[in-house]
Amino acid sequence: MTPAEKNELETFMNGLEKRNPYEPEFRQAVYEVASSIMPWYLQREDYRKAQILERITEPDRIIIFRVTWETDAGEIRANRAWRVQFNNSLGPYKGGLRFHPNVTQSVLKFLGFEQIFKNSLTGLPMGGAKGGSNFNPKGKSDREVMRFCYSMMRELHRHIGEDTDVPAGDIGVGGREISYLFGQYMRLENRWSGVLTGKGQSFGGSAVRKEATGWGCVYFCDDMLKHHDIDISGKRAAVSGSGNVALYAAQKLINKGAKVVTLSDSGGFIHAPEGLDLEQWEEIRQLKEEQRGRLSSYESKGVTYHDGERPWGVDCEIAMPCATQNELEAAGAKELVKNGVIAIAEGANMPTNLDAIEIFRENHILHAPGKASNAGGVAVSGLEQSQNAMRISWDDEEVDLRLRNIMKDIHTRCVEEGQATNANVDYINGSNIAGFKKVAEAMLAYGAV
Ligand code: NDP
Ligand code: 2IT
Repeated sequence: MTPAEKNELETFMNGLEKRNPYEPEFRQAVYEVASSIMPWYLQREDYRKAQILERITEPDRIIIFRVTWETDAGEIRANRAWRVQFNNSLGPYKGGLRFHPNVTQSVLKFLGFEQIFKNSLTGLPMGGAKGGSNFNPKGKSDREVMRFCYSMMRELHRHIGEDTDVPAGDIGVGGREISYLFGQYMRLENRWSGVLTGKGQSFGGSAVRKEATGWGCVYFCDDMLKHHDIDISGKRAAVSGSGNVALYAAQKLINKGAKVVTLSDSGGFIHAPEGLDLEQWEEIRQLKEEQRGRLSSYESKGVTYHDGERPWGVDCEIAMPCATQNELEAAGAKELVKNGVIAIAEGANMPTNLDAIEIFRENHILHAPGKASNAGGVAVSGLEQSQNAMRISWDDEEVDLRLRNIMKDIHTRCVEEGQATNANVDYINGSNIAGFKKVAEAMLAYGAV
């Protein structure tokens, strides 16, 4: 960046900081995008005149509400919930709901902001949104989760709709929660519509939605490696998380002949230096998906558990962070580089902090940002919306093929826009410019709305 470009970036960020003083995650996500597109953005007189960057960083609206519910013991609890409707230039608002005790407005604004560009990259007609609550589903009974979801929908239902805003899952929100939310929506509105995605397949859910984010991430990683003449087969992959995204990323990696050497949860990580086999994967899937258990209780030949640690210190060629934001910081990035990592493919949203991004860039590591590599989940959500609107359902093969093609197209657009640095594509710049451009063009066309 030239000194003049740096100056523009600093002025913009100072303004953003003044307007959003207590929102570090949101500011981080905006900085990552703004610093990456600034030299290109400043050439676009039309964008600057229309204040596209200033407008795109201000959500259309944020709905904040209280969710009161009752525990099994009859005690009253109150949580806070939000829906951040960020930008609907390209289609109805679309994005997940997160239930986790560390959810704040800042976290949901960063996620909603990222979602705008991710959804744009999929090529499907979806705007950007995110929502959720600081409710902690861990340790709660099914009935407690049900009561919470019912109560949340009592307010949320009036703000969403198949042509307005279509929520889905994210951390702490899977098939069980979507079903409770959807059931309550129907009771309140007396109509069936594709107002949520991630539904059960027998009541309007899409084939492959559960697998889509993890599989899509591996498809993208494979395309990125192939583009640089590298074969994914035989490579060791350190995966973090053991939830929806991590599990199906691991499954697809194993199917492609890669070795999944780690998985993790917030308690620690498991290490399998020779790679997990599909039998072990299935045991872990049952432990996490069905028993809602902890990795610390998993025992198997060739697998060790490391309490309280993250997986980034192990030998691997691929790192796939699939747990949460800022889980990969400078220390982890240095370890990975020292141990010979060649590619990072983000399954989670903003898992890599700004220092770690810089370390990967300096060392010419291939780095696929979440808004490109984890777009498969929302892409299949978009396909679920289309199937619901048409009252049809496609089979596994059809949806998987569409998913594969969407991930390939995203890769192609990242390559087209990512200025080549040292023979490697800069996927961060590429995804930001490609995602931003489409939204900006629509905003320009609409005038000053
Ligand atoms: P899940 O709730 O299914 O799993 C989350 C996993 O991450 C769990 O293993 C959890 O461990 C771990 N985790 C969560 N918070 C923390 C934390 N603060 N520190 C350490 N580990 C943590 O969520 P998903 O798999 O759906 O989501 C994972 C990531 O992928 C998120 O960043 C999400 O935004 C992103 N994503 C999800 C999509 C989807 O379709 N579901 C689509 C695109 C992106 P524990 O159980 O111990 O909390
Ligand atoms: O971060 C994400 O893209 C998601 N949690 C999925 C959103 C969706 O609408 O499927």
